[in-house]
Amino acid sequence: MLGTMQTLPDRLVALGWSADFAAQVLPEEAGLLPARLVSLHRDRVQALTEHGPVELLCPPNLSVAAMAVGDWVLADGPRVARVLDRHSLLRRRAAGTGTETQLIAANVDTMFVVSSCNAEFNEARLERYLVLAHAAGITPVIVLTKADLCDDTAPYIAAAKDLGRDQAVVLLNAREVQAATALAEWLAPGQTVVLLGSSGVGKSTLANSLSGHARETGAIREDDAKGRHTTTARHLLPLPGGAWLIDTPGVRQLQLSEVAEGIESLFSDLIELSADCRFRDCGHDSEPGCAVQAAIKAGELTAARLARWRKLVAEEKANAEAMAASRVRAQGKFTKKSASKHGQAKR
Ligand SMILES: Nc1nc2c(ncn2[C@@H]2O[C@H](COP(=O)(O)OP(=O)(O)OP(=O)(O)O)[C@@H](O)[C@H]2O)c(=O)[nH]1
Ligand SMILES: [Mg+2]
Repeated sequence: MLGTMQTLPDRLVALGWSADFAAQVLPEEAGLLPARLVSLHRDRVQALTEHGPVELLCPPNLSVAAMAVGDWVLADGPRVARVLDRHSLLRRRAAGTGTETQLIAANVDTMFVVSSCNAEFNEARLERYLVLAHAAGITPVIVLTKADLCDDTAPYIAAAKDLGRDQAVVLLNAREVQAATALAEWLAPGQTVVLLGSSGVGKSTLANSLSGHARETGAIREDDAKGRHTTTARHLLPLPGGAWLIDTPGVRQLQLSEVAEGIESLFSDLIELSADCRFRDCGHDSEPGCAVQAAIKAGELTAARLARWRKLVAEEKANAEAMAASRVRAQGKFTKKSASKHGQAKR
């Protein structure tokens, strides 16, 4: 029924439901209840349906790790039946593992990349988030916090704007409720925004100002402006204006995985310049007729940006190779297993 309905239920639309999700519901699934995931636990999830909050169990064939905050699922009574295809998915390489990925959030429209106007501000760190947003096809907005503690914010704004074409940058004091006005453009009803950035930059402080509720925030260390990792889990929070906000725990360094397209998109200026180099395989070092080096000489591009691009490209290449090798290993194990099973059956 849901899939064929002309109009979408208002209460579902308010949760972020759209025609793309409705179209995925099969006729035989008409009795199932669409639910949006608010938080994940070991073997269960908290979700919102058009009738209110529910807690759902995961069936044995569906791991919680395969779901993300913001996901739309179909609930069959007290259980998750299946996860609907996402319109966007943010994931990173899990800490301490070579190739495993961890889902950060699903069905997000905008990423607020939060950084403070102090020692924490770092172009290479911000670019990792921007690459992730570009790879997922969502809009990144750089939110510069702690404007009230900084004497000269102009260099931070200029550096942030230079990170991408038409890069949106908003400067604010995350402790003030006026932060909502500065970010209103991305907080329309039914929109979903994720807050990402290092620990201590003010993500939860901003979440509190936007939502009007006080949740956990933490002090930062004076010497290096780093946070103490106050937020420990991801949550989908309702905002008074009708948007949805996902606060996340700060990470030391965002580990990227399968983001080649995101790198190409963020550094499209460099890729376009490369097309004008005399040699197709120009290394942009000392080759004659290098358009990239010419742009650096002309002051249109910094050598630092070129170096950061190269580093990301090299990292992505190494990751892709590691992923491919791990797939081959997994395939080998699978073949061995099925061969031995087959052998046993024959005996
Ligand atoms: N003056 C000022 N203080 C801020 C601002 N934003 C955050 N703070 C303070 O910075 C500290 C850290 O803020 P949090 O909101 O906990 O940082 P977080 O990004 O959520 O950190 P994690 O949860 O560890 O990832 C708190 O003491 C906040 O009050 C701001 O814009 N101005
Ligand atoms: Mg926090």
